[in-house]
Amino acid sequence: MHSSSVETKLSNILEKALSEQSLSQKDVELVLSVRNMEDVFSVLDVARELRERHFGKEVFAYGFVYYDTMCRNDCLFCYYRRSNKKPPRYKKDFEEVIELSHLLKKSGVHLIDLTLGEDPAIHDKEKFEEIISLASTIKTDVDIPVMVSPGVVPEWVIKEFSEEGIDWYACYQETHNPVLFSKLRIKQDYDTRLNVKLKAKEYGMLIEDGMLLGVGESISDRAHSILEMKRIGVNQARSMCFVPQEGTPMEHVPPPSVLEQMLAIAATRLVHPDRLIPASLDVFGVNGLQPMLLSGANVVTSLVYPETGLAGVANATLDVEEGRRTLEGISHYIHELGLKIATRKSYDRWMKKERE
Ligand code: SAM
Ligand code: MD0
Ligand code: SF4
Repeated sequence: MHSSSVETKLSNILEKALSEQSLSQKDVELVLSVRNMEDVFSVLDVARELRERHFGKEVFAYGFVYYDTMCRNDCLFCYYRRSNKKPPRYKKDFEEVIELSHLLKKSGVHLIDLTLGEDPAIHDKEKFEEIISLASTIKTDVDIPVMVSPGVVPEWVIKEFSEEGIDWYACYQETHNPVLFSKLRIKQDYDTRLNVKLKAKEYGMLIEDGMLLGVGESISDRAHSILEMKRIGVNQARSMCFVPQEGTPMEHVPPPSVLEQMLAIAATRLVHPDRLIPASLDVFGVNGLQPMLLSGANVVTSLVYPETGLAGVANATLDVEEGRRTLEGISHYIHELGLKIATRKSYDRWMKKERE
């Protein structure tokens, strides 16, 4: 195709996105494939305009609590896969997590993301009581919105989370290509993982799904993921560059570029104009924040406070002990772009509206 006809096509797609019409698979593929700088900038401009239309200058921020790093699974890309001997394996005390949650709330984050590996002591034995009660204590006693990221859990656990008022259930397919899924999430079932999210939605929880970039997917897979997340009606849609992990089979797989991350976020914004889109500090550290915000992201995730002994996921330690992955540490990067950190009230208002 002639470059001028690509441009006409692109501008038609961007027009459609601006008027919030649905984009086709081919449209999203084209957006993800632009490489010429002018085209890239026009995509990012539209992504930011849509974000501004729905969220103004406000950015939300999530505190990350990796509560338990034990895992029964062997996901190819993950540092914490069962067979990796390298990562720190720990499970935090209940009291410590509560104390930390108070600290995070005081620091001004809008939500606490309580995350765990599929710890066999919890998952195989169906001993979910502690995590339910932990999430519920953070929600009611600490009094802050809670996201749980516990992996695949049985329906009764979802039901209890929802009855305890837990706001979010996060669980990422990584890819919406079932064949690739089964290569990455070895011995796990695509539909089971998807259906837990749908259950959580049925029970009234907000849901997050996500795709990984650079794990063997094609551009068409990426576009399909963005549209699948739309189809299932996620409230938060993530794309995250794969970060190679020592001691795993994908240790030497080269990770995608910042540009690919930016375009994935921007394309996600075009398809999900009024949803939350994370800019994770877990990929490129604080230096990756501005490119992601320039691409239409509106939630900073994976804030980890120093001296807490807590790990990140993809970048377990990057910028943590320097205190850069804190709200104070990132606020400068946000203000520099003319954006501001939202108030708790504003986040609560968004969640309330989203549930209606
Ligand atoms: N164990 C739970 C699960 O798998 O759903 C929750 C925690 S898991 C570590 C959270 C997410 O981190 C994964 O779904 C994946 O998207 C992301 N992640 C894991 N390893 C990664 C890597 N090497 N690079 C980028 N993201 C990664
Ligand atoms: C993040 N490391 O926000 C976290 C994690 C789990 N809900 C989120 C992938 O990047
Ligand atoms: Fe375990 Fe989650 Fe890592 Fe998979 S992604 S190995 S389920 S911690």
